[in-house]
Amino acid sequence: MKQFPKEFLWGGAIAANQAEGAYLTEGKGLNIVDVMPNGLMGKADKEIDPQKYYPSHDAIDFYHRYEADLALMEEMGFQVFRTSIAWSRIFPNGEESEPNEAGLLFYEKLFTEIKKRGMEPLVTISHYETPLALNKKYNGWESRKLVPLFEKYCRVIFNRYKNQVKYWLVFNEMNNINHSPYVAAGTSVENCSEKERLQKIYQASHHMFVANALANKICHEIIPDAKIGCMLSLSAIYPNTCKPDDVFETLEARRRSLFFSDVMLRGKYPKYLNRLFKEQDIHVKKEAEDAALLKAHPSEYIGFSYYRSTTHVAGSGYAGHTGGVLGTPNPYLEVTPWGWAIDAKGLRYVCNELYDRYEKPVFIVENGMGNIDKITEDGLIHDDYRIDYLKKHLIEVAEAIEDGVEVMGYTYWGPIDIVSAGTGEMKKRYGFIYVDKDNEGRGTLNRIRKDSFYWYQEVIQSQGASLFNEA
Ligand code: BGP
Repeated sequence: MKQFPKEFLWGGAIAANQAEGAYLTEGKGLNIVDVMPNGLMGKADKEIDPQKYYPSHDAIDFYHRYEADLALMEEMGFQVFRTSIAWSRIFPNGEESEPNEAGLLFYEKLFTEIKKRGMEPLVTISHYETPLALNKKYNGWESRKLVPLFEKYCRVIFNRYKNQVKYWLVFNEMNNINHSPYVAAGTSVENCSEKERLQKIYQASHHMFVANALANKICHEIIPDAKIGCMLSLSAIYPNTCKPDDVFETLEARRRSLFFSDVMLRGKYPKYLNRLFKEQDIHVKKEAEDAALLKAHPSEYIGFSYYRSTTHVAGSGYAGHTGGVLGTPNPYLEVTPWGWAIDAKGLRYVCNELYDRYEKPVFIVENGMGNIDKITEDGLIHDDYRIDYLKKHLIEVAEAIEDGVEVMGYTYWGPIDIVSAGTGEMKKRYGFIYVDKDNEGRGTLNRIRKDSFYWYQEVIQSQGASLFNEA
């Protein structure tokens, strides 16, 4: 392949809570990550502790700087820009009868600016941003009460942005509920037994499935030409050896993630889950009409994040993290300073895996390299490692397209340095654009183009052809 298909969308992705800052500006309420000083791998405080530094509170001040930042995205030639709406800007406590006009207006202006600069907004409706009040009052999605509240929020944003936003994603990385239910679903599981934890996770998941189906339904009613998808964290997982136990357990481990897309894309619960529910004695409460709703309103595409791969050894556990699970290291792969294995072919593998399973379009809505960037004496950032990572991954995307996979596009995570979701660090930088800010919140917030900025610009300009020229 010499070029990517004409309709392939190139761009980048961020999330409101990791970029906007302005955490209480113009009526915004707290969301669940606003009380997490060390990211989702750390602990959530019950209240804001005035002695602590919370990176999401100011982040990179995208709230006030989005025009200049989007000008840089335009300069790279982005055709799509993914971000999220912070639910608590629209409904600060999740339960108000009327939405917060200032919050609605902010996103209206943001989407206007995105479109003015030649990009399509790709909007995540809930990216780890459940209003904190809904965690405190209902324990988040464990309660069915959240379904109508989310439905109301969806109606408001679909109506308001129907002429601006065509591409939507409902819940970011819903499968991360397996290891981070607080962040993915606003559901706290402290001091729970394993059985109780699983019970809460699957109950919350069910409510989110119902909400996802409703969001799909309402979206199509209000915006007939919209495309609305689900979103999962799907870094790859391989058996560590050809030992049949390793292979079968890897299949089971993958199902713990694919269960979510199985329900949302196929519109029904898969049979393999019955065994897990029986063995763990899990009883999910469902309403009589739920099955028909799920069936009638499946997601039409699957957005996913891919950062790395890991391996599984039968009988061993693995840690959950942003970007997927971490199991046994793969001796064939190098790792980033955060221990994330670099595996470009894994991206082709996952594209094929998903397309084989669902035969629905896939959208790579997160992929990128978090690394330590240094400003050299010339005042610039020569991030060859990022270019190398990206080049290898994009070549594998081209291979996946050749394999027959319908890939809607690619939004690099995150085109500008932002707060790390996993650890709350600024030091873990993904951007093509450097932001002068450190882990303690010091810095001028100045933006500097890295070498990768110009490199990605050329890739987009040539519709991917430059990848092959260099090869
Ligand atoms: C995904 C999240 C993003 C994100 C990314 C990178 O799981 O959807 O919000 O930040 O991972 O993770 P991190 O920031 O921890 O490096």
